[in-house]
Amino acid sequence: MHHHILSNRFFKEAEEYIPGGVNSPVRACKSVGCDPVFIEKGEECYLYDADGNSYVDYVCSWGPMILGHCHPHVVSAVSEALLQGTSFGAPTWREVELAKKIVDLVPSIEKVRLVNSGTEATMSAIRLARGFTKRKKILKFDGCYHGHADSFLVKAGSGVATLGIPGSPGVPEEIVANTISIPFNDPEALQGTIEKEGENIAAVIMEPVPANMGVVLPRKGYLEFVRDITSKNDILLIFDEVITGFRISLGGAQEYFDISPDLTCLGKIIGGGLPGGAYGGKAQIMEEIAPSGPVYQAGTLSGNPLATAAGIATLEILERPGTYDNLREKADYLAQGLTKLADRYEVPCVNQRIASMMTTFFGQTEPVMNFQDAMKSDTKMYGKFYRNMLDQGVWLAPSQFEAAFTSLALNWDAVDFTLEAAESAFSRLKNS
Ligand code: KE4
Repeated sequence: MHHHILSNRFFKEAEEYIPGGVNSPVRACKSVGCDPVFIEKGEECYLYDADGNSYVDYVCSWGPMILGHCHPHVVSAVSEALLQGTSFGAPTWREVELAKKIVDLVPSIEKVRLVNSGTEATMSAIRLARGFTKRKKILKFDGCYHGHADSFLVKAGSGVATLGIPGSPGVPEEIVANTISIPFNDPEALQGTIEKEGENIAAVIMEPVPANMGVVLPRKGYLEFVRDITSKNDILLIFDEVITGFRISLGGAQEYFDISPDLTCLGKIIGGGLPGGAYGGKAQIMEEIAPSGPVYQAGTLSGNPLATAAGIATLEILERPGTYDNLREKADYLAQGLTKLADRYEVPCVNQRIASMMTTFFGQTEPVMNFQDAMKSDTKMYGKFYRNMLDQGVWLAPSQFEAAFTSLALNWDAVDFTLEAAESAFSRLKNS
């Protein structure tokens, strides 16, 4: 049994200075019924907390740490950059290097702008879409999360869904009025909305594989339908690949499903664990961004030498042959093991996965196809499973509505350790 004496002390102090004691709501572990554990360091696929407990890490900092922690190639690249200076506010060669890699690797991206987070990427992409099309409305999907910019806090996923925050306090209704949110995986709903509002809609923004209501897979043909109907109505299609980018394949979801969006938002992995994001797409659209065009967007630390060094080094490792087979092989073994154990202990849950990201929806017996389905999950049961796994040294997302990720550093012993812990957790759930 783990003790968390130092974590508890740090958390009490944190609550005095930081709202909720955390710098991002989902870390507060509110929905899984425990206080957050403070992490001291990470190494390969392991995290070590302030009290010396170790964990197999499946959060990977919510996606970025796809190589695992302290990968030597990333550490040396960032160390080298560090010794040359951390930020100049002037162009540097690493920004060009990272931009070139993104253009080479992400099929639809011809030009790209580097920013500091996924939120900045999506916020800028919809401003660009509105500027380019001269239209006001944005269409998103219930349960998808695109960061915390005002326009997106409408029926959003991730922490908003986890904490059950109603509506969007602090966001003027005029902003909310320009955001339409409809169910994912529902072609009729999209067709009807576009028939009614199409000429006012600047862009459809979507997670091609939503992971912020838990991992939900697009129905066969759905992404093609979205691409087709937006093209036909001069509506820009924005793929928010902050999670799926470089995660489900080297070219992201757009390569995996062979769909070409007009704009793509990236984050997480391209920062290599440092603050980094990007948005890019067709040159004709991207040229509208200042200073080449009138749509304004800026950032003091955009393209920062450390973040670009970490991003380049991360992509260099991901480009190596066999990377995505390795990631997927361990994820499949883990998912199949969890499903077998849940069946053996008669715990009602559904595991949904693609490549190296997955969610086990508790209390579910049918596939979860949209936000309404996801919200029927038994979050209390998830909380029990989460706490039990944490106690046994397995670090899962402290929310039913997030994804678990495998990293390249995950070893087979750690996967077997995880399944042994899961067996004990499932048997406890069966007998509770
Ligand atoms: P950031 O601003 O947090 O870098 O990215 C926002 C964002 C945009 N788009 C998608 C698809 C995202 O998943 C995110 C952020 N993801 C959440 C968790 N799924 C970040 C974790 C947190 O909020 O602490």
